[in-house]
Amino acid sequence: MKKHYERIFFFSIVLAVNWLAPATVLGTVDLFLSPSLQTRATGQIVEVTLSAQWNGTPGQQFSAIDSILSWNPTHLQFLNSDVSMAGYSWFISGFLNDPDGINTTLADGNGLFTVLALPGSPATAPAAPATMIIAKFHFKALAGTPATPIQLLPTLGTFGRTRVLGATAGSDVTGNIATTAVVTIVQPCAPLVGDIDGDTFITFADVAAAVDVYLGIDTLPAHVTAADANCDGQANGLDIQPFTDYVLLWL
Ligand SMILES: [Ca+2]
Ligand SMILES: [Ca+2]
Ligand SMILES: [Ca+2]
Repeated sequence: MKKHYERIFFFSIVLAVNWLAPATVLGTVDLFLSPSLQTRATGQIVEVTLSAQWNGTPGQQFSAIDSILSWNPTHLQFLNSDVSMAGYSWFISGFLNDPDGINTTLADGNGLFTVLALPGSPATAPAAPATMIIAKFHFKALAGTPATPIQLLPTLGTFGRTRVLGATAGSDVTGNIATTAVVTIVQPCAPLVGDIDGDTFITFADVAAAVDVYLGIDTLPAHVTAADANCDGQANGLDIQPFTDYVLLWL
């Protein structure tokens, strides 16, 4: 009987030690979107880069990335993805068909972007501060806002997950994905603001032309309207700041 208890005690110790032993530390791959902050005018292109970085044991390899991008479609219109600058020549990349229908449309503010490495040739995420570009995404700035985020969602639908798959089948090496790329969109108070000379472009010539309007040298109504950057019906010193904030984004 004593032997029986000794055995139980021994196995209990073994179990406890195993349970307390630290789990094998696996390297993980962080995904992030950059730049973290950018300012664009309505009508301009917003570019956001998805990158990967090792976080753990050196040279973490991965075979695939699923990334659920999320943005506000009232502020941003998705245009396209670009892997020409990627740090690996992906075997397959794009918004593939998915069982949740996330990619049925990209006009709804979300999409599941996937990259796959060549079978048997995993990609390697570099150590900080180096990063590997996975893809670039382009949006059109639609409407003014102090801040609109583009981010990665951990999950969407039943199967949609943002994840980094390891080099061995079924291994998940997803690290931190909680980054946000914030876009400030500057929208003029009227569509004609900025283009003083009316050539449909905003250039340095418009800056020089605006100065003449603010100084009262040029009083042509169309020029006054285009220089009235706070839309109060007059072109004067109060317009210089909003005019500059908007026009500088085009120069
Ligand atoms: Ca969608
Ligand atoms: Ca112009
Ligand atoms: Ca004004």
